[in-house]
Amino acid sequence: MSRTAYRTCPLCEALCGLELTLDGDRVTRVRGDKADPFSKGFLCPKGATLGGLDGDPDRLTAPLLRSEGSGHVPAGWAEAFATVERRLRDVVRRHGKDAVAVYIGNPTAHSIAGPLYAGALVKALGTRNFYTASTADQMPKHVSVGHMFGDPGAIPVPDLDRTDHLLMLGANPLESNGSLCSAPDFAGRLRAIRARGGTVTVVDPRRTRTAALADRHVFIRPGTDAHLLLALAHTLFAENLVTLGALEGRVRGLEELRALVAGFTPELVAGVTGIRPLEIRRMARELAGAERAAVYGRIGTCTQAHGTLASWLVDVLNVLTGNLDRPGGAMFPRPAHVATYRRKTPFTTGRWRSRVRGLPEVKGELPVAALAEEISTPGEGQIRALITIGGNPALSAPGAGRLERALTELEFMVSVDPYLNETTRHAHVILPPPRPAQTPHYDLSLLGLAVRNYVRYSPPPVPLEEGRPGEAEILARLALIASGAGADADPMTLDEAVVADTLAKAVAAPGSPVYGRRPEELRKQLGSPERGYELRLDMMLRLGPYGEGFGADPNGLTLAKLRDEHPHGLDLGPLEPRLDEVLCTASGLIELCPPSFAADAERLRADLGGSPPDGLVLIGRRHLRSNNSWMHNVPQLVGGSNRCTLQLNPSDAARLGIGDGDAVRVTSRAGTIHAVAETTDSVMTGVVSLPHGWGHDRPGTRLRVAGAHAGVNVNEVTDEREIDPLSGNAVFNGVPVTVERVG
Ligand SMILES: Nc1nc2c(c(=O)[nH]1)N[C@H]1C(S)=C(S)[C@@H](COP(=O)(O)OP(=O)(O)OC[C@H]3O[C@@H](n4cnc5c(=O)[nH]c(N)nc54)[C@H](O)[C@@H]3O)O[C@H]1N2
Ligand SMILES: Nc1nc2c(c(=O)[nH]1)N[C@H]1C(S)=C(S)[C@@H](COP(=O)(O)OP(=O)(O)OC[C@H]3O[C@@H](n4cnc5c(=O)[nH]c(N)nc54)[C@H](O)[C@@H]3O)O[C@H]1N2
Ligand code: SF4
Ligand SMILES: [Mo]
Repeated sequence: MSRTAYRTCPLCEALCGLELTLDGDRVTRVRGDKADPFSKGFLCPKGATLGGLDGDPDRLTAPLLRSEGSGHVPAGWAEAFATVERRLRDVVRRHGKDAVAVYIGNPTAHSIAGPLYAGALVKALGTRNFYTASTADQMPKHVSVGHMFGDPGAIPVPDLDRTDHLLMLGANPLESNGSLCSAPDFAGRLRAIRARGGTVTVVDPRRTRTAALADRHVFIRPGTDAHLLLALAHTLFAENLVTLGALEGRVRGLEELRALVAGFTPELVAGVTGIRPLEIRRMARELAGAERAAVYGRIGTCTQAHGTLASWLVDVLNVLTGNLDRPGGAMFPRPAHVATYRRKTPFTTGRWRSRVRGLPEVKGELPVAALAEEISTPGEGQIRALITIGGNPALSAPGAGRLERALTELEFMVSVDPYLNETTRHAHVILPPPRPAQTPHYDLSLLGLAVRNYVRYSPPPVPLEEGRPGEAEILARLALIASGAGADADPMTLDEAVVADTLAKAVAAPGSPVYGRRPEELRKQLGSPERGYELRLDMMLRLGPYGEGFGADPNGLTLAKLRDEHPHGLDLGPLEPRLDEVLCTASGLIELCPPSFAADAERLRADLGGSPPDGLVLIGRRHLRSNNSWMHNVPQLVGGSNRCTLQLNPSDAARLGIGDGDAVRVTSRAGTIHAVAETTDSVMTGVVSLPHGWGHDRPGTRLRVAGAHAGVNVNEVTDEREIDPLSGNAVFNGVPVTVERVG
């Protein structure tokens, strides 16, 4: 008997609604959910093969314990949690709280469990050694908006559906499906801009599929976006094109900015960026001339030496052209689960520093680029135990060769992960979360980045087996272990504590829909949902901007209403201006020229007037049928030709005596890897490109399909010593390398 169930795709940021056909407990077909008001039936090849991922025979179904000699062996949940409790307690007793580190990876941002419970775990551990994939990704954006708007979460997204001009840097949504900008069918939305007479410009060292779709593609030397953006700002000032519009009187630092950009003329940045002055002026004029325009930068602008500056300048341009917070410009989404009455304290960084290199904390995190040295360097505060949650830093972290060696030095490691892979093979305990068909979905992290206000909740299509915890419960139990409550404590106690705390704050907050009421009375209205995450989501939705406010607005949202009346999701309308709700700087104004950014911009001056350095630099790339390191075990996605090739321009290849298909050796300061060359004029001269997430040839893993398509790990040549200083973010783009033919 087959049946149909609906859920959001958890694989990338596009939030596509899926229609699953289930035969018993197995997913037999996946289609786009045509009734989803946001994705309208769109899905990509990865979503279409969710069934293959869901039913992957290599997926772990029970905890694994590592035993000397016999590798990883299955164990019961009680034994696994008891082992974690005993071993963690032992490490803390002997070495203190900071000896236990946590690393959280990308899939955790797509789950309910991660955003609701990981913070409680880190807090209960009381460790300063908290790392996430954010410092290999978007941390520069958090730092830039944190200083500009006061809130590191206030990331404006391009209003794709209404803009007339989109300037995109370092993003390739035709492969990635979009990032820090959730927009199912991103490609269709880009085509629509052109169809309504608008224009799209792409700035990228490669002529990508996205670039091919745009009106114009401009090659840029990797790592020089900040130079380009300063020259664009320069041109706006020089040609009197600055028009703040509704932002007039709401910004601070305009004159400081004008003075800063004065020295960055198009002529002076042309050499370093590889972009002609004429082209730069044209880009600035088009941006200023468009009725409604948005500048959007993504990972190419973040994972580079000037990541924070580039991220900042993207929004500087949005402000200078009056496009921030207006329809068709760059806007702040309004997620249904985030209360707007909460007063936020202005963003700061550096409340503590990493032990070895003294790198500043950002958002409570230390840079993943520092993880290996914090494990390997002896002394007080050294990391002795590691908890990984949905992360594969052995492949994904910069300088991963060094990190892999460091993982072998740990006294204890526990991983919450469905696979025995390059990272988790080092774990003493692996706690596998259930498959997607058994997992609920609500995009706590991503709904605040969507190009329409939209909300969807998907309960798990298939119930869990008796005695098997969901991921929320796994993380809650780890948090309770860390807090000293023990492996047997009821996970619901954690949720009840959070709810009590949130309600107490809500009733005390003027402007909240429940101001002045009694928390106990509100708690009663939430009833007794079976799962702790449902209790919390219900509370968050009720207190949120579309919520029923515990009776304040009977037509407002509750979890039950969302789940039962809107199983395909609910459209909450186009984005609306909401700067007043968002802005929380100490000055109450947009900080256009934060002093630390202006100081860091001095680093750029040294390059001015020069020509680009000789020698090759390495960048990454993504492929539609891949997803970081962990979807190479799905046969339907890895078939066909080798995708882990080193792309280089034919002119560089000729100079180096390298032919298409030749074996090459790639060497950087951090290490050496071997790859197969692919010559293509889609990469600019002086640039080579290799994707990340490969290198599945390690012993002791259980990834039978991926093992047969191993590829090489590019992060053995990226360099953990190179970081963006303001955010601590990894530098994956613009890594100096030499390339030689071998054999
Ligand atoms: N299919 C697929 N989708 C994914 C992922 C995946 O692995 N595969 N990963 C997901 C994740 S974790 C993320 S963060 C997002 C990322 O989403 P995107 O940011 O769209 O990622 P990419 O496709 O890597 O596009 C980055 C582009 O930046 C270019 N670039 C490199 N260096 C520079 C530079 O210095 N300046 C400029 N201007 N451009 C540069 C690259 O050539 C590349 O085309 O994708 C997500 N979606
Ligand atoms: N050179 C280079 N390196 C990069 C990048 C790059 O562009 N170039 N991109 C960087 C970026 S943007 C990112 S986000 C990072 C990603 O870095 P990571 O998050 O460390 O790596 P992933 O490959 O996403 O690994 C995801 C892990 O989560 C597990 N997993 C899958 N589903 C679930 C689940 O439901 N629950 C749990 N608990 N685990 C699950 C997988 O088995 C896998 O072990 O990589 C970064 N590394
Ligand atoms: S675009 Fe992303 S969310 Fe949509 S089906 Fe593909 S992987 Fe899933
Ligand atoms: Mo990412």
